[in-house]
Amino acid sequence: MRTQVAIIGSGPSGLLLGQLLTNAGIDNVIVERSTKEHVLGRIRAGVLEEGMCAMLDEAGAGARMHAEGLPHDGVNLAFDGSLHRIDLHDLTGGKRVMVYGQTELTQDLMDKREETAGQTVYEAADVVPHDFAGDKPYLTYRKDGVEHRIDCEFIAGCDGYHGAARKAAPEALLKTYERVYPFGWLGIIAEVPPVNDELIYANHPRGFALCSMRSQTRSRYYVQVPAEEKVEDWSDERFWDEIRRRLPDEAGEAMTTGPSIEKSIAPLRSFVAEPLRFGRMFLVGDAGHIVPPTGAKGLNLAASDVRYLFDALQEFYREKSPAGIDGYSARALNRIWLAERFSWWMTTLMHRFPDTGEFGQKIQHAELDYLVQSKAAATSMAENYVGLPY
Ligand code: RFL
Ligand code: PHB
Repeated sequence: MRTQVAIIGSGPSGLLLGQLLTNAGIDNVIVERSTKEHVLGRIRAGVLEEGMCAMLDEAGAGARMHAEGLPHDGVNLAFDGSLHRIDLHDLTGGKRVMVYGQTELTQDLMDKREETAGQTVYEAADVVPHDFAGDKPYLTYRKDGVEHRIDCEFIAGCDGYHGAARKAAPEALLKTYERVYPFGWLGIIAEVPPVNDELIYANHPRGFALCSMRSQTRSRYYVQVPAEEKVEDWSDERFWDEIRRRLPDEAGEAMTTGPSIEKSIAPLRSFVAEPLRFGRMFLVGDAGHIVPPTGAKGLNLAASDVRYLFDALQEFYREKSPAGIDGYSARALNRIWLAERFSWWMTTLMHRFPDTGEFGQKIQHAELDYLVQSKAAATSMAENYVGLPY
């Protein structure tokens, strides 16, 4: 098989890049390790920046997001028993975020790909990128016991943190930066109305809690737990008791509880690989970087990577210019490090750390006070939360 751009991974990065390329008449094939159902079964992001929404529109897959997504003009911080609203809309001159699940967005992009006859190979095992240092790269993979090869002009590694693309990068050229946090997030989804119209990020002596949502009738809630915690030890009842205790009384008492339909623990990590380009292979999205979910930036960063790479590939094919491709890594990394900083900052602000002691807690408290007292501090948070410009 031959194509112009071989894409590894059919998560949001791969699907979005694939659709923009297809719309621009650039041939591409997506090769995905799992089944379609498995990809759609992963419950992840929920908060989209305007830049991400605009790209879904550009891909031609934004209609359902506009119809069913929930635009939010503000977000709440909870500490010391009260809620403090950060008015994202006023502080940023009219920007907002969109609450719309990654599962839905992935489904919309898959539907669009099917409609435009884009090719995706699911259940492709042992995907390996080859010869990307030269100008005739190719991918190999196995499906149903048969070896396959895709010759291409570029390889886009959109295959997440555990993917094959970063693993294939020459060790001598790759530098990684990492911080692992000593806790995880235990998350549930339940068919109950959300406790608040907007999100609540809570700093509490028992640990962080987050109240998010997927719709007016479906809630997405998280609590900070120790890194070694087991999900089996958390009955629904224990979860509801714990999250209620971490919220201001008013919110805890108003919370509707019900059986969970999903429950899992996600570790928290900051990670960046540099560079994001190795000859004719690029790293995009989680393949190149991870943020802790506290600032809701992971999926949104994947979208800005796709923006830069799509523009670069278009420039290459339309204008025969390699300038965009040469600049991809530096351009993407600039925005990535800004989002890494914000996600690390918000994680540090909101969680209980086992080893920072009372001094650390006093500083955290002073920072929260500063955020609600100072318009400058709140504006800084708001402009990062809604997303820095591309
Ligand atoms: P994905 O989604 O991991 O997709 C990668 C795809 O590649 C496939 N794959 C392979 N295919 C072929 N060969 C291989 N060797 C392969 N290895 C892997 C995988 O099967 C998969 O289909 O990466 P992508 O596309 O870069 O997208 C990144 C986002 O998924 C991620 O950044 C976000 O989910 C992060 N995130 C959030 N981001 C936000 O912007 N806002 C949020 O509110 C938000 N909340 C979250 C989050 C992530 C979470 N978890 C569980 C990590 C909340 C949570 C709890
Ligand atoms: C979510 O709804 O899953 C969500 C929302 C905000 C975050 C992280 C996750 O910061």
